[in-house]
Amino acid sequence: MQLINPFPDKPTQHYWDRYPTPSLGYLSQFLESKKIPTQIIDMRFERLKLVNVLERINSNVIGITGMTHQLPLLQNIAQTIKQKYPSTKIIIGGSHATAYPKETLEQYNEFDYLIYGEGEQTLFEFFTKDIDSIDGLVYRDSSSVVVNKPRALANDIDIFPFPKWQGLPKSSKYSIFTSRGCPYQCNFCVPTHDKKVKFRSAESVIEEMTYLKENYNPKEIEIGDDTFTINRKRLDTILEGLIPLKMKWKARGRVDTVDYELLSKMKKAGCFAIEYGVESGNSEILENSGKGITKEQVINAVALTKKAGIHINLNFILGHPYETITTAKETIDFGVGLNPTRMNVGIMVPYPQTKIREMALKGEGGYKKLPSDLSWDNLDKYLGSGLELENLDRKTLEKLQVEAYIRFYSQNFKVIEGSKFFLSHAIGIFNVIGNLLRRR
Ligand code: B12
Ligand code: SF4
Repeated sequence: MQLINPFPDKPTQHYWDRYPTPSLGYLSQFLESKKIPTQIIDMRFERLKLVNVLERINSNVIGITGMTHQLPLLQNIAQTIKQKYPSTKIIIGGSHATAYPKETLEQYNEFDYLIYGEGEQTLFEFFTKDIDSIDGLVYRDSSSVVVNKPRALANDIDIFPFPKWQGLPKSSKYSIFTSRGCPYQCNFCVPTHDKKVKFRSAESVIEEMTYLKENYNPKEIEIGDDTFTINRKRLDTILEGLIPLKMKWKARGRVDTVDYELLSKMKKAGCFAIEYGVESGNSEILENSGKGITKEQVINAVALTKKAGIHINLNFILGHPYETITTAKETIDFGVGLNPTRMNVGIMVPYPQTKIREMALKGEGGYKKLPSDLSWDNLDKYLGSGLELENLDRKTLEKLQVEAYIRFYSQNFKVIEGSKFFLSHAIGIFNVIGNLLRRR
């Protein structure tokens, strides 16, 4: 079979990191281990156009992954493949398919099957069992969409072989996952995998890092876990194993799970950057977001991370429930004042299965009522136009977002970093400015 990660022919933003897509790596490696030949067509990593994809299609079963805002893009890709190869069966999976299994197959005729939740075993069974007996599969019978019962998540994720990336061009960057799931419940975040975190063994993680070093010698590894810094004991063993490898890697952490001892050890083990979600500079909003952290913990973690010599990327959101210009400015002031290496500021997106979406659909939390039929491509974190508040319209939110970036780079005298940021995000920035002008 072939597995596709989509990318638009005319990107509205071009800055997403280029590295092979982990979900497709896992799926393909699992099938290969079961002797089912699989090929990855990673449009985002290889920056392929649809015409290139059509040239590569050589299987009549195609799997495609995608996030919510990519659904119209996925539909177009599926439609075009089917026009040229009418007998192809297309299976959709990924975060949107998992959030809305039945609705997605009802809404889009282009997809023949849908796999929700963890995909490896379900996809394998697709080739080996009757479709009505496969947990986690959705299909059409003559009159309706049938949703088979959910597949229980694997308890031991070491059973999934890590991606080996054969058949793809060599990359200077790879992403690895050492765990699946997140125990927290932020009101804006899409629940992926499980609240009970499943950890890979430290040995398997070191084995993957060693494999990547020996076979690809990448400049950088991204540890993609939702929160790499939980489960200290396992972390310590992983860090010990990473020290001799001398690889450069970055990870996501939580400000309430780090201390100086850990950060120094991470640095020694090759960590060059940590990303923390701070979300808001207003204490009440932060508390109501369900993130479970305080501003004091943020200040402390930022200071310790700087002391350990690790770069810091901080993520903020504008447009929380009951956000006002005053609270949004508090967020900007807080972020600018912390002076991290990078400050990412997104506008709230009402992603499927989040508390924010529930509120917005009902017009609660100070939000203008969100139309339930709003096209999915509006749910793009940086360039969408899904959400606004009664007292804070979209245009003002976008102006505040632009202000945040300008103030961050100018007030912290980051002239070189600022120039690099504006150059690498040029397409996105022109789109944001275009949106602002159109809304005048
Ligand atoms: C890595 C990552 C990225 C990478 C690469 C993503 C890619 N697919 O190309 C980058 C940095 C590019 C990225 C960007 C964004 N991301 Co992102 N990202 C992730 C992250 C952290 C990990 C995904 C991952 O690889 N997991 C590991 C693999 C093994 O698990 P998996 O992806 O869930 O895949 C399993 C199943 O879903 C299923 N499956 C998946 N695909 C398929 C396909 C088939 C055919 C089948 C059968 C099964 C199947 O099987 C897999 C194995 O079990 C997730 C959060 C998370 N923890 O999942 C967010 C997440 C996917 N991202 C999200 C978002 C919103 C974004 C952004 C829009 C905004 C942002 N975060 O800044 C941008 C958009 C980029 C763009 N314009 O296209 C949301 C998506 C929400 C939604 N409903 O769509 C998530 C869920 C984060 C969250 N909790 O809110 N992201
Ligand atoms: S934002 Fe981070 S901490 Fe919160 S639920 Fe999502 S992954 Fe977990």
